[in-house]
Amino acid sequence: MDLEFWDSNIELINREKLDLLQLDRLKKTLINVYENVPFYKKRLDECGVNPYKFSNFDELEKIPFTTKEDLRINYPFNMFARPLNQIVRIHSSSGTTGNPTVVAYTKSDIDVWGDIIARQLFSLGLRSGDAVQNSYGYGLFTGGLGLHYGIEALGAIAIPVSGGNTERQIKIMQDFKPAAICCTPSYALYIAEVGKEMGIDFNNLQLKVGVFGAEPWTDQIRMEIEQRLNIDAYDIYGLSEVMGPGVACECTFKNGLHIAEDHFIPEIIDPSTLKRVERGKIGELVFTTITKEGMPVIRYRTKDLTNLNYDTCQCGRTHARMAKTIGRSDDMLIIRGVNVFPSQIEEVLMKVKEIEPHYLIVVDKRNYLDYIEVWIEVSEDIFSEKMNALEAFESSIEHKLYSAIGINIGVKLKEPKTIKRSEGKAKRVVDMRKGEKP
Ligand code: DLL
Repeated sequence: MDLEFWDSNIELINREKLDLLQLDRLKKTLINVYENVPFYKKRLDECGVNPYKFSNFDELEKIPFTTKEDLRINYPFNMFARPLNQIVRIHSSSGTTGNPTVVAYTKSDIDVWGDIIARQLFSLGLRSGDAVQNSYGYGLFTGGLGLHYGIEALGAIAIPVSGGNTERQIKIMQDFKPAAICCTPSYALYIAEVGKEMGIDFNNLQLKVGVFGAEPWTDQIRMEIEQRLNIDAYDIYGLSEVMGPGVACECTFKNGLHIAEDHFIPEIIDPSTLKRVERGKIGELVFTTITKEGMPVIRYRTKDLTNLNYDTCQCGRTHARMAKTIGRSDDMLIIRGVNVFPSQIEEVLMKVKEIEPHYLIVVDKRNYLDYIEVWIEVSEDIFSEKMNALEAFESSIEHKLYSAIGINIGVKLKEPKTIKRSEGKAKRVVDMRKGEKP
């Protein structure tokens, strides 16, 4: 396959040149925050890093991390590095506790963001003339508008449908013939389900590509989506504090997500020692933005767990690739002392043929002990089988979970359509120990 590039000078850049580019941009960013954000001026003074003399990456390690809590304390506008008359957009994440976090963009930040996403969509084979159905939510969430500007920067046709109204989504898919759809992977599965009920044969549509992210999803879910929608499904990653969608995205080789290293410097740290881990090891992803003007972040702790690969990809691109995340450190469940990630459970479940990709993990206490159970939907045929056949099926899945994860996880098979579908980020875990309800 002959590969084309949006900007080969940047996508194929060699490591030495990239290092120089990053260092130069990092220094400018440190000067920017030193001069314009009192929070960072204090931080840099305290750790003894002089931004005007900044000259090597090792010094970055001396700077303390920025956390979501720091952004909350500086709510709403105290982290901005530009006066309000240069800010053209803000987004905000809906915090479940305390203040939400607010992020700000200058005109140039919006243009850079569009260009990054355009290059990612281009790498997935999309071109001008292609229509892209954008089913991420529009609003304070970065997904909708983030992708929207990227689609337009590519010169493709944006269909700004936003999330929800699934039957209309399918009608648009039939009538406007988009080449791609952007939404969360859980919403893609829901669209596939509703489409099937409407009698749609996805093989007859023009849809070729899915750009899915905003929540963790396993390769098993990728396969389900690809089969059901008859497309190639790609992973796009990002977070509001660092920019929004597009911090990293897969290419057609589906072998890790290329981080836009000309704009973001990644580090992987051990969340307990807070030291950098050895190259290739799994840990918490930390980002420093190096081109953002409105609200740069220095060493922002994402809480997302992954590892980095610095080898050149088969596509020729040189930027570091992050593996699909295994989840957020704060999504990790501790069950009778054992750490379990929802993604580990998903991986086991999705290998069982007869079950549907709709499940809910329920955690509770029973007799003072942590208890974990997973509710899984099965097809109508399976559900109508005799009670003892169902019980045997449940225990066979329990056995699979035990051998893969090492703890007892109860399984409850549920009737079709009883588990809540998601139009945005799916909620896969209900922790009744924290008062949550299924
Ligand atoms: O979810 C930005 C986004 C929108 C990314 C659309 C991709 C597509 P936030 O709402 O700030 O921003 O949530 C960020 O979502 O720290 C991860 O935990 C999770 N996340 C985002 N993308 C992925 C992904 C957007 N591809 C948080 N895989 C991040 C796994 C993801 N987790």
